[in-house]
Amino acid sequence: MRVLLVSLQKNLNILGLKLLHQILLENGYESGLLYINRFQPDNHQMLEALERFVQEYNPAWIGISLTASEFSSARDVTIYLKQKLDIPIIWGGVQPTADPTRCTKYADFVCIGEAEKTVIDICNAIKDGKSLKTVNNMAWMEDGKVIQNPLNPLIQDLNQLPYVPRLAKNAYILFKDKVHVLDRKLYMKYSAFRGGIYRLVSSRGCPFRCSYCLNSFFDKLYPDWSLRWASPEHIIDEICAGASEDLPLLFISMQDDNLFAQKKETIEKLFSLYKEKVDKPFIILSTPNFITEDKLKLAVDAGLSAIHIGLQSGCERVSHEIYNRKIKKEQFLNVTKIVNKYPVVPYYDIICDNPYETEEDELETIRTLAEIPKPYFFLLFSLTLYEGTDLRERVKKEMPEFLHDDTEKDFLITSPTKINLLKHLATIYPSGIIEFLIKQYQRNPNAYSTHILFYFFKYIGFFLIKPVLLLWILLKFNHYSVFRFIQTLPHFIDFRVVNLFNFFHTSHDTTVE
Ligand code: B12
Repeated sequence: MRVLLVSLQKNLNILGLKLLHQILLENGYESGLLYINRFQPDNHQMLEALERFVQEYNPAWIGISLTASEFSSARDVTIYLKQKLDIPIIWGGVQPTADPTRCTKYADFVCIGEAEKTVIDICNAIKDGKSLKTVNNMAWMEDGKVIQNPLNPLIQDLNQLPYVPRLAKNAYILFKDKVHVLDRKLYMKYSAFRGGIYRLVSSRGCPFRCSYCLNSFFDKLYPDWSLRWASPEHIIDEICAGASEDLPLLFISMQDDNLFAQKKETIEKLFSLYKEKVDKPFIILSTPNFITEDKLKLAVDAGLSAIHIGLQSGCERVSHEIYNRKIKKEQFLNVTKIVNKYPVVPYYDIICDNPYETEEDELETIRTLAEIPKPYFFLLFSLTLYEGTDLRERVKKEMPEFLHDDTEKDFLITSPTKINLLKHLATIYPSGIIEFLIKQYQRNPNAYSTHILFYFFKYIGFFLIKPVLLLWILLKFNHYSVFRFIQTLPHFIDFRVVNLFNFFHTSHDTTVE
C-alpha cells in the first residue's frame, strides 16, 4: 500500500513526520515523503504539479503534519487536493492535536497525539475496508461536532523506535512547477549548513509545565504524560547511524527539551559513549535548574559547543506567576557564570510582548540580560498564545482582548518599543551603559534626546560591536581552534543561518532554513 506524507515546513528538518515515514517503510508500506518547503498558494503551476504528482503516486491516504506555523498552507493544500482528487487526507502533529475543532473543518480526519501505532492502524483499516472511524486517536467532524476516539497508550520504550536519517528514502521535493526526487545534491542545497546538522529528539515530554508550552496541554490530554527517554546506547547508535550518512557533518543537535534533566549517571554514560564513538561538536537544550558544573564538564569534554537555555523572562515574578517556571533569578545568573567558564556558546531566548508584564518587570529582564557574561546568542520572541496551552486559557478568561490567532501570529516580530530595543542592547553593551540608558528612559521616555541616544547605541551596537561578538561566538563555538573556525566559516556564510539566528533582528521567519 502506498502512503504519501507531506511536510509544509519551510525547512527539511521535520522530525516527527520523518519518524512515521521510517516506521511505515520498516513495516513494508511504500511510504513517500513529500517536502513542500516553499508553498505558494497562488502559484497555479505549483498546485498543478502537486496534483499531477499525487495522481501518479496514487496513495491510499495522504498525511499532512503541522504545527501552528503550517496551518494556512495545510488548509490551502487540503482544499485544493480535495477539489481534485478523492483520497482521504489526515492531518497530524501538535496543531491538530491541540485544536481538532478547527482542523477537522478541512481534513477528513485528524490524528490526536502520538501516532507510531496509529499510522499502521490507518493502513490496516484501509486494507481491510474498514472505516477510519474505527481507528484509535482519530478525530473527525460530524454534524458540526468533533468526535474523538480513545487514544492508544503512550510509547514507553523509546528504544523501539527506528533511527531517522537526514535524507529519507523515497523523499521528494516540490519547487516551482515540478516534483523532484530529493537526492543528496538537492538535500544539501535546501538545508542550512549544507545539510551538515544531524538533529534528533530522544525523549518525549519535559519536567516543566511552562504555561506557554504545549507540554502544559499534553499533560491534560494524557493523564500519564511523563518524561520518557531512549537509553544512552540507543541515542549513540542513532547518532552513529546519522553520522555515517553520505552527507557532510558539522555538528549534532540534540533537540530534547531538557537533556540535563536526566540522572547524572545516565549523562555520564551518554557522554562517555559520545566521546568514544562520535567525537563531533554538539548542541543541546536545557533549563537553568538542571545545569550543574559536573554535568556541563562531562558534556564539554565530549564536545559540547553550544547550549540553548530558555530564560523567557529575567523577572522572577513573571517567570513564577505567569510562565509557571519556578527558577530563581540568582540561580539563572549563577548558571550563566558557570557556562561562561567553558568554551561553550550559550543561547538564551526571551519572550516579549506579554500583556501581564509591567514596565518594571521588563526593566528587570533588561538588567538580567545585561548581567549575563558576554558573548552570547539570544532570540527575542513575541509571546504566541498557542491553542491548548494554560496561558492561552488564562488570557481567554482574564484578558480576552489580547487573544490572537496562533496560526497567524508572527512570533519573531516583537513590538518596536524602546523597551524591546533595550533588551537587544543589553545583550551587546556592559551593564553600566544599560543602566545609563534605563535612567534616561525613566526620566523622559519620549524625549527627542532619548530617541537620538537609543538610535546612536543601536547603530554602533548592531554594525560595529555585534559583528565582533559574532566572530568571537564562532571562535568559541569551535573551542577557540582557529583551524576549525576557518574550516567551518563557509558553512556559516549562508543567508539561512543569518535568518535562523536572527543576527540582525530583521528576520521574520527563522524557520526558513
Ligand atoms: C524538536 C522541536 C523543534 C525542533 C525541530 C522541529 C521540527 N521541525 O520537527 C526545532 C528546534 C527546529 C523547532 C523549531 C520550532 N519550534 Co519546536 N519543538 C520541538 C519539540 C521540543 C519536540 C518536537 C518533536 O520532534 N517531538 C517528537 C516527535 C516525534 O513528535 P511530533 O513532532 O509531535 O510528532 C508526533 C505526533 O505529533 C504525530 N504526528 C506528527 N505529524 C503527523 C502527521 C500525521 C499525518 C499523523 C497521522 C501524525 C503526526 O506523530 C508523531 C509521532 O508520535 C516540541 C515540543 C513538543 N513537546 O512537541 C516543540 C514545538 C513543536 N515547537 C514549537 C514551536 C513554536 C517552534 C518554533 C515555531 C519556534 C519556537 N519558538 O520554538 C520553531 C519552528 C517550527 C517549524 N514549524 O519549523 C511549538 C509548536 C506550537 C504550535 N502549536 O505550533 C512546540 C510544541 C513547543 C511549544 N512551544 O509548545 N522545534
